[in-house]
Amino acid sequence: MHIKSSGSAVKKGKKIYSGIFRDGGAGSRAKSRFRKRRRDLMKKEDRLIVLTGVPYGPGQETTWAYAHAPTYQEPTVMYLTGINQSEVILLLDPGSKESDEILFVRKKDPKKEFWDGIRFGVGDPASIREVKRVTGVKDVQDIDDFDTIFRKRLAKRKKKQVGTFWLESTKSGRRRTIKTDHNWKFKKRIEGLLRKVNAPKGCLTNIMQSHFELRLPLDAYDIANTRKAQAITGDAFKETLNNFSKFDNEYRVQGFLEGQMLMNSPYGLSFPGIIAAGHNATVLHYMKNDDPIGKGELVLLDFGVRWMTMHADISRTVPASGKFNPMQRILYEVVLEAQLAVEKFACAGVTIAELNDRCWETLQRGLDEKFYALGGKSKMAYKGRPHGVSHLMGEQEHDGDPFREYGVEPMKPGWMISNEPGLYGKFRWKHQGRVYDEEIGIRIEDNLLITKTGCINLSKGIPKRVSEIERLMARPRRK
Ligand SMILES: [Mn+2]
Repeated sequence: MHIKSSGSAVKKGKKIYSGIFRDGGAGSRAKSRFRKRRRDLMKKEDRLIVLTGVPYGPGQETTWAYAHAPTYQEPTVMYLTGINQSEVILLLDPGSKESDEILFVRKKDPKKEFWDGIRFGVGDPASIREVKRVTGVKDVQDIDDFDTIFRKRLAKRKKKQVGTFWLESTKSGRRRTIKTDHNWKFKKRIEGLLRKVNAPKGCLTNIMQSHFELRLPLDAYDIANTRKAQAITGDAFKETLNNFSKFDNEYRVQGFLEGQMLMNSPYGLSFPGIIAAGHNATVLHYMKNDDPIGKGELVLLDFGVRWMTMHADISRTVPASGKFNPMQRILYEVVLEAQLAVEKFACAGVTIAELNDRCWETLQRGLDEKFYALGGKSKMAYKGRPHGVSHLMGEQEHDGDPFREYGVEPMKPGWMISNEPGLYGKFRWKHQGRVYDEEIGIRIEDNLLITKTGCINLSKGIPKRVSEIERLMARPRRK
């Protein structure tokens, strides 16, 4: 691996704040980048906008801090401010003559900082200067004053309209909402405040749609960060293939692969990896990762690392022995062909629903022509399609509305999607006097950046051809 240490996200001398501010790779331009994002939102939504960060860090809902996820901020707030700290609120007041942006943070608490490290806090002038310098928000207030300031700002606005963010379906007839997260809780709190001041009914609206329209197409920094995440993820994968004969259990593969990724990124994993040998790979979200790896088995790996706030989400399926057997090879190449067909077809204007049609039709045809026609038999737990071939990616590994209504929207340049056909089931084939009989899961996943004329495969450098994988696994092993 030849990846230089990342350094911190914030200039030297300001290093103490590097854990709580993600400049998104924009460096000294971070301030104008975040400010532009907030302006664009205000242009789209001319109302009082209030957005909450996460109420606590990962694990802190229990007794003590357990910060296992280096980036944990609510993505709306992360996207607009870069602040990776719990208990913040962003208020946008388009057109206000006082200040059109206010960031609310907690009071400085040296006792808390003794345990959990430094935070941006009211009452510490140096910290407030820093938060203004990095985010470009000029007005920073105590979060305890939020209710009062919110009411004052609302009273001053001619149109009593308020926007906030919560996750809901907007297209399908049945209204579905996520009611378990901090965004919903915050929405309820705002509704309570509005009731107190007798605000008109229906004055609170969801900015989800506008926000996603702005957030989903990645900018140049996001794309650079994504490329970096891909490079680290790919190098870790290649290194893992070189060492594969050492791994007799799924958890050892996971430890090695994730160790290689984490050694080269301070931003954490995109998600806990799936390392599934043999029949375990037929469980789509297998997470146990502690079974022995059988000699002739295929091993499915679904993994990736973050860089800044961008993610890699890669799947590869490799033979534990270093060589695919004839049946594994046929099935693998059928999946790969479907994946290449999706990549060829992906383009702005096309929908993910159409990608699905292309993917699963190609895969079925491949199975018919290259497996069933040769006498192969199969038994699957599903009919036709095991899962969607693509999901949106960005600030979150699965980005966009959680109900995936974006699947029927024409894709836009700058969207990043996964391309992940899979095949899962029992397969049997008699060939040259041998019987191959295996329960197999194969998934091959790349990440694509949609452009006007097609797409860029950001994962191009991560080996997936049978010959490449076998070559990397056959390299002389280090002792
Ligand atoms: Mn994925």
